[in-house]
Amino acid sequence: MLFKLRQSWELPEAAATPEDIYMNRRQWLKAAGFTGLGLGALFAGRGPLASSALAAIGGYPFARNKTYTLDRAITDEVEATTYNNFYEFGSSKNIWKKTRNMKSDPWTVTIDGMVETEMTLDATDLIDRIGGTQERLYRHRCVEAWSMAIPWSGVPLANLVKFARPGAGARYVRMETFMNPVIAPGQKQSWYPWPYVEGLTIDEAVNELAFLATGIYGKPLPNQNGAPIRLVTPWKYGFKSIKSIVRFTFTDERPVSFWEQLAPTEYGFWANVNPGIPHPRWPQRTERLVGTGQRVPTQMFNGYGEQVSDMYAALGITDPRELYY
Ligand SMILES: Nc1nc2c(c(=O)[nH]1)N[C@H]1C(S)=C(S)[C@@H](COP(=O)(O)O)O[C@H]1N2
Ligand SMILES: [Mo]
Repeated sequence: MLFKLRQSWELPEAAATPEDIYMNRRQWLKAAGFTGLGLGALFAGRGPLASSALAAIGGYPFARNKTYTLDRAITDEVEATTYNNFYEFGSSKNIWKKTRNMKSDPWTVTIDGMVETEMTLDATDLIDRIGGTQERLYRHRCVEAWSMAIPWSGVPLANLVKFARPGAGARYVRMETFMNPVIAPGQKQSWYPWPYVEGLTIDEAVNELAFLATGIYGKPLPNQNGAPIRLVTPWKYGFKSIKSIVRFTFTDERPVSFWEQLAPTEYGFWANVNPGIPHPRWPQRTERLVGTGQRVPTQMFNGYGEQVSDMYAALGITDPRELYY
């Protein structure tokens, strides 16, 4: 008799863990606790965590920057704050309740690597010093083929790059999420490569669209959306927009992201929204507008080609596959 092993990409949508990948044998062994101490034990209790986000940043709501307009209605606030991906708190979409113990004020951020002066400062202080607070309406497209339209409050990431003064040799900025498995029990799942890491080229980081969000719907970010500061790169898939950042490292080495470490054939460095390149489990031609019951066609660069395509042309990147992976 022939038995056919089902591959992860053959799983029906309901059976596959959202955004998740098919674990290899070593990862399963680790998950089942067969390979010694979990990293969770090692890191237990580490990490800066405290509650109300950025209390000291005044002025919410920030003035809206009218350059960025939407072609669709803003997503209902309850949907955007109760349907989340934040694997530190579990792999389901309704982790918002589990983020209550997270303390996002005070919050320590480190800027290090190839910079003029390495520094560690409070998130509130950092945002005050880099300046440029404003509100922007952006589309948000998850690789799982759902999307939202969000009013973010925050500052351009370019302002942080300017503030950090990277040396001429720096080519990338690597960002890292907090590590504290006591507060974020998902981090006890030691087969994941915690902490969550993401990266951008410096060109991408200073692109006008790259944004550091401190708020949403005119208020400080709730924990589940990545308090007190998270990245927003609307032309890329949602997994690039790393939440609850504690470290920005300027480097000449291309960072390997959390998802890329797990499944390099599924999640690449560039991860630019590209309807022509299907993910193994999610075709990317269309997207579901969360909270509306509608599906709409997905656009190249999530509709932000005007702001980013010249940047990739200048890098000599024209192969659409490279733009995805
Ligand atoms: N630290 C961290 N950042 C993260 C994630 C995560 O699991 N951990 N998920 C990513 C994914 S897959 C998406 S789609 C967005 C979701 O952001 P939202 O919950 O604010 O919509 O956050 C991204 N940033
Ligand atoms: Mo996502």
